[in-house]
Amino acid sequence: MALPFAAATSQAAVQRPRNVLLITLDDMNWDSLGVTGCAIPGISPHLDRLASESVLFNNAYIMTSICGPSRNAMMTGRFPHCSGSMGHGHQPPPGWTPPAHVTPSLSTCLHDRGFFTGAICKSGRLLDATFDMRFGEGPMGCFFEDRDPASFYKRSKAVLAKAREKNQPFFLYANPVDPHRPFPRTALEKRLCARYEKEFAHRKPKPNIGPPEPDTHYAPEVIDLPRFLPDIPEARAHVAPYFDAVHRGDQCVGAILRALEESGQKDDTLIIFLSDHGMGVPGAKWSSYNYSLRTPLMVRWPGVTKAGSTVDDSVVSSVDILPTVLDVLGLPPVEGIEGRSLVPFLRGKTPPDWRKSVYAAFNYMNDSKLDQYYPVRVETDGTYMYIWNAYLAVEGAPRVYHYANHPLLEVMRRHTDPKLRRRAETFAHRPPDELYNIRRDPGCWKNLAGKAPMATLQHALLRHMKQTGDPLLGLFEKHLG
Ligand SMILES: [Ca+2]
Repeated sequence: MALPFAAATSQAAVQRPRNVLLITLDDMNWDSLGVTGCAIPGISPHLDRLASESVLFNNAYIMTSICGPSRNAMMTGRFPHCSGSMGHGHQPPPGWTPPAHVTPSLSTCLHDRGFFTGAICKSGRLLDATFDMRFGEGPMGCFFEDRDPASFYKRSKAVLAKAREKNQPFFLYANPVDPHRPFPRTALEKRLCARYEKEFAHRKPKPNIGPPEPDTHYAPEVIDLPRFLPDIPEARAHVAPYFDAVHRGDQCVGAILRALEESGQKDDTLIIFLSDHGMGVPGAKWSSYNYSLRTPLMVRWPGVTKAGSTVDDSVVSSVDILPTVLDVLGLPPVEGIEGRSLVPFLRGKTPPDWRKSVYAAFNYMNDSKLDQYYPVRVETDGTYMYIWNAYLAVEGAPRVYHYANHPLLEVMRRHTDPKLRRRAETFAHRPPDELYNIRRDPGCWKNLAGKAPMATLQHALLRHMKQTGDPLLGLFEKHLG
């Protein structure tokens, strides 16, 4: 009798969940949820509820503001140049030394430990992906299922049912494509859907093209304008439909969580939520500013995390996800990675030796060619964000930043307000160094380069680059002089 009792007690003491559910939304700003400060009433009831049951990290950053490499950072626990996933193109890009030490991804770690692994959307560019059940998505999230709550419910159910049938714990990576562009009811959405109607006309069965009509239709006047954008009618009109997509994405998350609840396993499942980077508007996605990198990370570890608590000061990173999951489950860590386990925070403690700042990077846009190469390095301590526009020092790389011709920037360029004209100009032609007080100036308007915190962050960045063999180390040393 004594032995099983002891085993049961120790089981209860560590309270390890059996399953893992990792949910992302695609291209969503950290402050687009009610719980993170969005002023639109009822924008995100399901994620607000999840946050009320979780620890919310208010100082969490993703590694790079484009899908493929950002998701690889979270799934491998590695900086982009360490995993080799730096852009959407071939990995690693030509001219770069492939990483010497290849480590397994989260899906492989869990699969190899007997988990039934499932992915819904956004797994196509993952390195070392090992999924037993995989649902893909249409181009630009233009298939109905990519943004349909009922489809997420059905597909989550399918993964959970299969795991149960096989008597395996599950790892589900579930990724609604909202609020990725095209935003609902826009000309871009209509144009893309018309194009895919033609392209997929002969596929059997023919996919259901065109996202579902959102339940909301927010007027430009009622939205909570992201603070990196100027408050002009054109900006409000451009981003209003984004919030309809946020709301629909939240409904998809609600549907995934409902499938979990109905399986009776919610309190036996570690739930992690985050966005892979900021919205698809220049100044957020494809850049390395606060709106590009900050993410609303929440973690629900039943019986351990204090419901509705927050971690406000310590800076954490998407590379911390893999080590956290393995630590929570009591599985052996992956050695030689950049991420660190967040388990002490989940237990309500701050490790005394926790990092003071995090690294982030941008490398390639859509492929690995030199004309798509915009290397940028970032270090932030959660108060100040230092940005080194490394591409300016790379021979042959573009000098004008990507999307400098975006319609919103064209409007700003022609605006009567000189501040907006300067903003558009700085976006296109960036200075080598940028420094922002992201607490006071979350939209990164006032460049404080040269002020005291810059040297501290430059040193921290240099250390990160040295420790991880960043290929731009030599250029950065030269830049620092
Ligand atoms: Ca994305």
